[in-house]
Amino acid sequence: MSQPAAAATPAALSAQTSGEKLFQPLKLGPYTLPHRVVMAPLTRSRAHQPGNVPSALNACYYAQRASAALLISEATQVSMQGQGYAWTPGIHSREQIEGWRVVAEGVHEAGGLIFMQLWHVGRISHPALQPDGMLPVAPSAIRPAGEAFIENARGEGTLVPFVTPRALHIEEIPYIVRQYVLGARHARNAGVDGVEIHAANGYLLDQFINSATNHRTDSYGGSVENRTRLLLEVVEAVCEVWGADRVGVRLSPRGTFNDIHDDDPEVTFGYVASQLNEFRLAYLHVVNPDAAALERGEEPSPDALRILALMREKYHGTLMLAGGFARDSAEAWLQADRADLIAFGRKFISNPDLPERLRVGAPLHADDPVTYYGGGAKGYTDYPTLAQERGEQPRACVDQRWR
Ligand code: 8OZ
Repeated sequence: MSQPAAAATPAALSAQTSGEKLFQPLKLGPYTLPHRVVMAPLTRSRAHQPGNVPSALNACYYAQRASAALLISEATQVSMQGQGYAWTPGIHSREQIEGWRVVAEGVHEAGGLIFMQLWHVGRISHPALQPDGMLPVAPSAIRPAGEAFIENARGEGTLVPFVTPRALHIEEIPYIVRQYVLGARHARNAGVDGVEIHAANGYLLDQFINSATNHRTDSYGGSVENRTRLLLEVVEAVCEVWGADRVGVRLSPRGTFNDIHDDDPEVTFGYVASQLNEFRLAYLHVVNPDAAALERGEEPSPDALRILALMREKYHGTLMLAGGFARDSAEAWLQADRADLIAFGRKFISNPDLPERLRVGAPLHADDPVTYYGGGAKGYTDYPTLAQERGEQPRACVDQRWR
């Protein structure tokens, strides 16, 4: 863990005097962020094989983006059971811990901060990705609509229909919590600066929270309190490892990705947000359910706005929002006090120096969906910074360890 000196740069000073919020510093747990532009977690499926091990290439990618106020790592499985996509990195083997250490060191050398996103996909997996070809696990044996991304016999990525998962026995729940605890400890050993618990986007913790995916009749299903129990147990256990001020939680209220649905999302997620207050976390990270509207330059739907306002009202700590933001909408939402931090995803894929580009109003490079998942440096570490476009040598990846 490290804390780069808070930057009292001329840019930060002028942001303060011009009343701009995006470039004002913010205290986050023990850290001082120099501005409000966070890099969102982004699955890129480029871990080294075999073993899903972060590599020098991944270290280069993150180090290039170290000017983010905070980097949130791609979702990282806490166990083999927690994996749901080909080539995503884990944090359960010795090699993976060593790989993440190289990433953390690269980010720190470049002056950045990185939290690791801890992930268990639950039913969003396939026997081809599970140990011994076993069935994925879930709160209930309900098959998601859609397809899993696995590696085929030729070593290529391919989509196959999801299977019906196996419902977890109540006796297995402590083992699930344990997977997160081990992941959290391993992340500490790897030297990252904190962790984010992935409780969004239809993965295991979200499958417990949402009514459509949780038909359990024991103390982990039924009432909102019961459906939220696993999340709160995981949060409590991870906070014991890290201290709550280095732990964030990501939620996607009203989300529909990965065939998720809740019958009464305002009650469910209002309760989750109010319960999370008790921990005094580093932050709560919420996915905007109507990113598409914001991306078109429109206001999100009334339902989306209502649930985001509810999260702001019920959660009293630092709130980060992600999903469809551009410079002007990010600034406007901060000014309207709808959030404290804004996370950018796809814009960071193609603009490693996104904070600088937003600050000076420079044009942004478009990202290329063809190179989102899998592959190597192309579409990953080959997007230029403004400095490179002026003819300067790249700073972040000159170290041969990263090649
Ligand atoms: C897109 C593709 C693969 C994974 C998420 C981890 O939704 C993901 C993810 C997104 O949080």
